[in-house]
Amino acid sequence: MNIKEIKLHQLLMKMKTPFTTSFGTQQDRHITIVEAIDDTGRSGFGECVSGEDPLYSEEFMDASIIAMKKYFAPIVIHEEINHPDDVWEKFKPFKRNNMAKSAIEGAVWDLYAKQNDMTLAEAIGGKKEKVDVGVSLGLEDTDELLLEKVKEKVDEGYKRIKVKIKPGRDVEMIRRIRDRFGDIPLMVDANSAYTLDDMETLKALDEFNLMMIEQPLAAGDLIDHAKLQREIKTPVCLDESIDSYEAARGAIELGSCRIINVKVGRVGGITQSKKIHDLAAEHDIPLWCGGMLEAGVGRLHNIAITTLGNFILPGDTASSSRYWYEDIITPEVVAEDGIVEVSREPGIGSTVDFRKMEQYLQKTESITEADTVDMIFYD
Ligand code: OSB
Ligand code: MG
Repeated sequence: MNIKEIKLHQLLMKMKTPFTTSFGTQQDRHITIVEAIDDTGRSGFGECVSGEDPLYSEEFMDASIIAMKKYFAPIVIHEEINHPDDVWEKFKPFKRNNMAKSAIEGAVWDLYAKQNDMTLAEAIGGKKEKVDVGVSLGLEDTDELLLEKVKEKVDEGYKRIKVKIKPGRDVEMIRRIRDRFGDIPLMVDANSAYTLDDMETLKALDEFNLMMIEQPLAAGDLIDHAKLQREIKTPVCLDESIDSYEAARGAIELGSCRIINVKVGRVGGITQSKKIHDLAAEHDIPLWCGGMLEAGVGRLHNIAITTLGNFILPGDTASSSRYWYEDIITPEVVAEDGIVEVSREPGIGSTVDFRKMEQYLQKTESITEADTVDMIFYD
């Protein structure tokens, strides 16, 4: 693919409103946009979704930037890449750092699609022309405030509403949502805030006919999730636990979940996401695409992966404007009545708008062939 240079555009973006989960509150978002440039000057884009701090997972942005600069950017410049599916194998000697790997691989995927004049969705093998989307709502200080947010999003037509829960903000809060909004497609996400000691509470949620409960227990607790799934009617969906293809296999074999949330960054990129997709499809485990409060580049990658057939449930891929006053892409992602149309333009399908990006840009670092010469560990 003749990749000559990787640029890391490091942005500081501020979300319209803070987003609170059981692990913390976030409003500033440090985002790294990866630009992979070939010998003709064509660019492909990826986005690193690591959090500011290692709260959602072990990865965090400062570490991801080092990993990209030191290993993953030099590798795709130094090595011959014929297809983006090659990238995962090239990265394999270097353990974990999935979000850093995924960001570089994502830029390679977009570049590949553009080099071959196809959409990223086509390059991945996705067929859908539109995708259903839901919205994820953070914890609010009071139930009243949350009910207002739910109303706004129901009115906007999102195909399902996800609300964050934590101990003390669960059964009664959900009861109020059901009382006010009736039978809307509703699910909850605990971000690992519970243990099996909370079985009574988790069982009590069964009465609300939720689409699923996402990641109730700790990421490593596949066995406890399997125990829980046997005790409750509500389908368990795993997010944090599914940090690799192998973890997906484990969860499916153990019966730890009935639904999987795929986040491309968490599992190490599009190639790994496709593998998990095919495995889940074989086992009748429906998928949906999770979100990491992405800017436009990551959002478009998420929409592209959602065009695969087993992404059956609405994802957390809401409109750009749900998060940002101004996104970095033109056109922005727009969900109308909970549906996003997949762009027919090559690659991710929108232009990365450097004029818009300027206002958020803190620095750009460049990795070129000169930076790959001392990669002795690689021969
Ligand atoms: O658990 O799905 C999660 C945001 C950041 C980290 C983890 C999660 C989330 C969300 C929001 O739920 C998803 C989004 O709207 O991008
Ligand atoms: Mg989640």
